[in-house]
Amino acid sequence: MNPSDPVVVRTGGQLLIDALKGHGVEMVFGVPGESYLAALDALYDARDSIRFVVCRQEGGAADMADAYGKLTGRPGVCFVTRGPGAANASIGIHTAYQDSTPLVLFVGQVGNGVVEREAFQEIDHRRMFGQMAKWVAQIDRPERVPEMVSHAFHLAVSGRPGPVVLALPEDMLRATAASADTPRYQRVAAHPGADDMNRLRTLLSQARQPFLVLGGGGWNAQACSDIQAFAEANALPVGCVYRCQDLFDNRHLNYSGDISVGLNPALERRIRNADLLLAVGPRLGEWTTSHYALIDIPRPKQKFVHVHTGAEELGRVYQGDLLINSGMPEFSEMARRLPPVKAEWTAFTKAARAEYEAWQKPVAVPGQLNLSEVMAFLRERLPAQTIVTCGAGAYVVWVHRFYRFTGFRTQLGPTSGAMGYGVPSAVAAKLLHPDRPVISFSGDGCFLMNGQELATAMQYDAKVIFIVINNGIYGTIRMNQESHYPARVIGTDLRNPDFAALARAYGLHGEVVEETAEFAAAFERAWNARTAALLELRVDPDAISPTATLSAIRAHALRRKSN
Ligand SMILES: Cc1ncc(C[n+]2csc(CCOP(=O)(O)OP(=O)(O)O)c2C)c(N)n1
Ligand SMILES: [Mg+2]
Repeated sequence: MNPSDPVVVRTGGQLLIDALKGHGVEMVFGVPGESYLAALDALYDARDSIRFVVCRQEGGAADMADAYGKLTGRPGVCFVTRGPGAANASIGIHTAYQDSTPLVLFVGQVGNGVVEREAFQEIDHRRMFGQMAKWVAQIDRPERVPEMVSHAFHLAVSGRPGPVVLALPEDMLRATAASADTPRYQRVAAHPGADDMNRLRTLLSQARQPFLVLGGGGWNAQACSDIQAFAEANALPVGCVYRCQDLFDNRHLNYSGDISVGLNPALERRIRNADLLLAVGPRLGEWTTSHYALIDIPRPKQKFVHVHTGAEELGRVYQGDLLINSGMPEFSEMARRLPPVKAEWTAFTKAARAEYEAWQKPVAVPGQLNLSEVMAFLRERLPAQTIVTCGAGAYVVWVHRFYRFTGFRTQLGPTSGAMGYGVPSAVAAKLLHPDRPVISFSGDGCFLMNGQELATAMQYDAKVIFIVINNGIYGTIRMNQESHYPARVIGTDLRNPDFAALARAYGLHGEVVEETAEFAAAFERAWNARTAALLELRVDPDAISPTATLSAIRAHALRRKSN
C-alpha cells in the first residue's frame, strides 16, 4: 500500500506484512507456528514480493537472517513461534547483537486474553531477550503495527546496528484496525565534526609508526572503498579484527593481516610498537585483543583514535586521544577527503605486508591432509566475488590465516563464536546472490549444530559447496583441555556419521577427501555438481593448529605441571 492511499481496515497480520513491503523487505526466513498463522496468511498474499524461506530449525533461520543483514545492510527478517521457537532462534539474536547486524525477529505470541497464565508455550519475550536485543516489545493492538514495525527498522540500522524483537499476540494478528502505513525507514548515523578530522590529521602527521585497525558493523562497499583510498593516500598498514577481514582486500599491499585468534607474532609486535592506533569501527573485543592483553586498558600506550557507530561504546573499555562517534560510511567519506599527510612510514607498511605474506606460506602438518595447502589452493582457484562462511572451531584459524578475503562481504562469520553458523549463513548468501560462489566451512562439531539446513539448501536449490573439516573432536575445547588439564580427556571425543553419505541422503553431492592431493579434483567435481555439494575433509586431530600439534600441547602442559 502507498502511504497516501485511503486507509482500509486490515488484520494485524496484513498490517504487518504490508509494513514489511513498505520497508523494502523481499526475503524472510522462518519456521512456522500456529501462533502467527494470520501473518503467514498475509505472507501468502504477498508471495510475489516477499519470499518466505522455510527453514528446519529456528537457529538456522535466525543465522540466515543475520547473514542477510550482514550482506545487505538492511534488517534481516526472521519469523518464529513463541517459547520453543524463540528459544531456538536466540542464538542468532545473540550473534546479531555481538556482530552489530541489523535484524528484526518476529515472534508469534499467546493471545492477549490468556497472557500471564503460563499458557501454551508462553514466555515473556521482553525478559527473555532483554540483554540480547536493542529493543524488545510486544504489539498488543493492531493499530500500532505500522508504528512499531517502523520503530524496529529504524533502531535495527541506526547508531550501532543490531537486532530488535517484536512479539505478536495471535489475537492481535487476527484483530482488525484502520491504520495508515508508514513511509520506509531511514538510517540515522552520526557524522564526524570538522574538528575531529583536523585533530585526526594532526595526530597522523605526528606519527612515525601508525596502524589502521578496521572492524565492527555498519560498513558498506562504498565505505570500504573510501577507507582503502584513505589508507593508500597515507600509506597506512591495515589490519582487520576477528571475523572482519573482508573490510579490506587481503590482496592489497597495505593489508597486513587479521588481528584475532592465532595472531601473527610479527603483527602483534607491530601493533604493540605502533605510536598511533587508529581503530575504525571495532569494539576491540576479547578475541581481537588476545583476551584484552594486546592494548592497554583503560589507556592504550599508543596514541589512540577510536571511531565507532555507537556513542555508548566509546570510552567503555579504552580511553583515547580522540573518540569519534560516527557511522562508517560517514567517517570513511571524510577520511578519503582528508588531505594526506607526508607518510614517512612506507618502509614500515611494506615490512608489515612482507610479514603477512610470509605468515601465509603453507606449513607442514601431521597426517595426509594439509589444510594450509587446501586454503592456498582455494586462494588461487576461487573467483574474487566468492563468499566464504565459517562457524566456530579450531578449523577457522586455517581459513583466516591462509585464505585471502577479497573485499566487502566476501566473509560471513559470527564474532560471537557461535558454532553452527557456517551452514545456514551460506544458504542465505546463495539465495541472495545466486551468481556468486559460496563456500561454507564447518568443523565436524559445528556442522551438526545446523546441518539440518542442508535440507533448505536442497529445497531452494542453493548450490553451496559445504566443506566439513572432520577431526573427530571438539578440537578447540580439546586443545584448551590438554593445555590446562593435560591427558584428562573428557567430553571432547566425537563419533561422527559419514558426512558425505549424509549429504547424499539430503540429495546433494557428497565426497570424502583424505589426502591433500585429492582435494583439487574433488573440489572441481563439487563445483560442477548439479546440486549443492559437501566435501568431508578427514584431518588428523593432532593437526589442531598451524602453530602447535595437540600432542605437543599436551606434552608441554605435562612438563609444566611436573615442574
Ligand atoms: C553454540 C556453541 N556451543 C559451544 C561452543 C564452545 N565451542 C567452541 S569451539 C567448539 C568445538 C568446535 O568443534 P568443531 O566444529 O569440530 O571444530 P574444531 O575445533 O574441531 O576444528 C566448542 C564446543 C560454541 N562456541 N558455540
Ligand atoms: Mg572438530
